[in-house]
Amino acid sequence: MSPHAVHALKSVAFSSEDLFRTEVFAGLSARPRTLSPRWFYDRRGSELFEAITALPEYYVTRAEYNILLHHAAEIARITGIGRALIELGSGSSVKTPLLLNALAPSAYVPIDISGEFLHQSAAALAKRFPALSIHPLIADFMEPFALPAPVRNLRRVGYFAGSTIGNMIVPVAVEFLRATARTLGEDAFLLIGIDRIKDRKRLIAAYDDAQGITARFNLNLIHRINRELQGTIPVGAFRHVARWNDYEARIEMHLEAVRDVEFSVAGESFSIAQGETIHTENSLKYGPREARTLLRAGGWTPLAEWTDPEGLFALVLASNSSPSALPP
Ligand code: AVJ
Repeated sequence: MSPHAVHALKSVAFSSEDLFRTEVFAGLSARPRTLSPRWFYDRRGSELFEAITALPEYYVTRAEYNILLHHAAEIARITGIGRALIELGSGSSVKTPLLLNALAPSAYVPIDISGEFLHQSAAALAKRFPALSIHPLIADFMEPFALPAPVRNLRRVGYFAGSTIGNMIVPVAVEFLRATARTLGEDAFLLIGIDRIKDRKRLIAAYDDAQGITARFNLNLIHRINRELQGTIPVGAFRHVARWNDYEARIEMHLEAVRDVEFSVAGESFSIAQGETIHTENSLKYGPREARTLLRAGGWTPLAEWTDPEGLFALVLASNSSPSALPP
């Protein structure tokens, strides 16, 4: 096989139907009821998320794209070129070409939990960058994983786009950052998108758009349970809710029962009262200093950061070299 082909998809055992069922049972039985946002991303959910990134209200992806458009060369001046680029949660990788052009990586490892989607976007990138060695990895980056052999001897730049770190409550984010510092190895860089605290109207609109795409994205979780776990949940009994929790500095997405409802999932019965919610996502927002403190707590030293002109969103470049080895 040509060294520059898209290499066979590597799969890490993680999202078995068993795990999904176990988590759905536990989440629907808990109070408050919860489901992890990682389950949003089946094929349909990944497509709906792509549609979200194009919404007028969802500034995140556009802001990040524009930051990369204007500053990718500057980022490359700090990291140097020819490293391995490891993208955590690559999705459709629309912003990646800007980084690939600037960083000229000697290998690219896109990591995602949606295998089909990952394969498609890797194939599209392979067409656009025929000389690039691409090693897609199906994995849940929240679990420990090994990098593919061909990148083991390369220094790395991690890219964690789109403020996915916002899905993690602070102790989980810190643990994730520490694990990522270990996985990326010595003298690595991390380029991380972090969404900023801003006007609550703007925040809520971004998670409850006029076209109802985010609502469909949230409700797709119910469709997925019905499809994959023989669920009988009446989708019409739930509505999408996006709230700003100011004390926790986070957008919360919930599925709220609009009436008393009873259903079964994989043979197990559940009943949910009108007004009760299933908490499906947190999206934490950070002020500039809070973001840097989070990175330091996670074993990373912030080196530089860039925002869009409105200051809605930030890309932060950090290093895991020991802080004493870096200029003050
Ligand atoms: C993929 C986690 C960055 O929190 O903004 C978008 C997911 N949820 N709209 C975010 C999401 C609803 C998104 N992240």
